[in-house]
Amino acid sequence: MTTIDRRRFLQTLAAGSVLLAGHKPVFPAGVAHAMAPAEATPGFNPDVELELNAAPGEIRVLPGNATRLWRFTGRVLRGDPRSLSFLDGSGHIPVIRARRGQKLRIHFTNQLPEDSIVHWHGLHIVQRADGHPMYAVGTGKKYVYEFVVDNRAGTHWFHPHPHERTGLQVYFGLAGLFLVGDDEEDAARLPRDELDLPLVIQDRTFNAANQLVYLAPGMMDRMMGFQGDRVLVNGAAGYTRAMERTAYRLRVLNASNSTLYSLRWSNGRPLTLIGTDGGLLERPLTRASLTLGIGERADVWVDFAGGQPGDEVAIVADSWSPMLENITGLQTGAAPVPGGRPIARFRIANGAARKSTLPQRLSSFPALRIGDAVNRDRPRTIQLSMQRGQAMLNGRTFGRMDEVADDEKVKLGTTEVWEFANDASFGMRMAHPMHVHNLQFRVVERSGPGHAISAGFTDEGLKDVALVLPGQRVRVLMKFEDYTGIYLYHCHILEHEDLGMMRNYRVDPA
Ligand SMILES: [Cu+2]
Repeated sequence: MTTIDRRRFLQTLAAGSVLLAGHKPVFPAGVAHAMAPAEATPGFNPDVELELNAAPGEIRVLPGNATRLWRFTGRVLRGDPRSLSFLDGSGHIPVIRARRGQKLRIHFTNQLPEDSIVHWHGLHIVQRADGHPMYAVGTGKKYVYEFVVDNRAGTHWFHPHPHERTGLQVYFGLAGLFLVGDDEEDAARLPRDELDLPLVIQDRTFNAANQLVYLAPGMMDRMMGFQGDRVLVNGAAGYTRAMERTAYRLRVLNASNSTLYSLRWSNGRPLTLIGTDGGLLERPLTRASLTLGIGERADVWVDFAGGQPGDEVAIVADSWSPMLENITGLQTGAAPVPGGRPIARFRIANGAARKSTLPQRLSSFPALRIGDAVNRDRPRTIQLSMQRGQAMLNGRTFGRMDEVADDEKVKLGTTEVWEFANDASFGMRMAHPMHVHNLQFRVVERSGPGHAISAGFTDEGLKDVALVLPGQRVRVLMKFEDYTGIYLYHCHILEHEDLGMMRNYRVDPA
């Protein structure tokens, strides 16, 4: 099916009608809700305490009518007032900043007309704070998160994770950044404060009244994943920013539902990559282009000191569907535009250039060693497949909230190799960005056919998403540490996740 055909399938679905449509409750009453801690624990003394609400709202994105959406609001109740802010340009994308070792308490209130819960993507975290769908709370209900920030410095993020509704809730506006800092990152003396700039990439389709359009009824959009016809950065269409003549750290997150991006600089310079999902690399790398699957992050260092006031440099993106069709031209319904379109423009401001140096040593982190894996020679293989309207992992979809198969149980303290195998020769051949909750892994092997976007892969450093192309097998090495309990692994194409391409794994005591 061509891109143009697919556009005809898109049905206008204003946010208002989503609010009114209602849906069957996903959770039997008394199962999920009974587990929700609605109160703070006495004796847990947080360094930072936040209020975070998910609620309907309105934002002006395009000229004319405001766009109805769902948004996070919130405030800092205790601790550093910079712990919670909202991205420039959007007004609705929150940024939580925390330090490694801090204790956080977050009072989440669900003011949506349906169940929700927030997952902290990338964080190594106790089960009850991970935002598993079993903890979803109903309208007007509260969930109190209490946890210690246990990750090294890195660019993480958060979004709702209720079963079967994640795609819709993220699409209608609910996603934010969770930036962790630590002493090691400080020592690298990277650009900070206003020179540390997040760029959240999301694609959306708007109708003539500027309201968001999501899935058409039926299975096709769910199977193919939803791709919007405009690429927004930090919630803005046509993102443009004045930049000082100095170095910046750009924290790029692909928070789209199903679109992959290949990014490059408009001036043909290579991109300088300093970090991936799980934090800083050991040393900087350069790439002609960077590929970001859904949920992946790239920390990019760039120096504008050599630019002249008034010069403009852009990040240019090629967009790809999970079928690996180039959909860069979707916006106009025209043919794809190989070479991409600018999605973020940076204009060099007046003022003197300030010299900066990129450290050649950025960080060090504990090496996960393949020799430590208990299953080095027999990896746990997870077959990814799409067939007969189902998106599956090893032929299974998400079942009961606490269902764990025998081959999904691991032991605390062990290191394992998991192999995501996207080698089904039948059904739909699609790329699947595979995400594992609660840990950061190493990509240790990638085999099978490549693609134009392969050159921009970011398999380096610590990762929590591995993009697995059709026909590829990707082996990841991970250690199950500190916390026992039930966590998820799933495809981060949000429509696939909602279709059930998601499973629990359980960390059992050693
Ligand atoms: Cu998928």
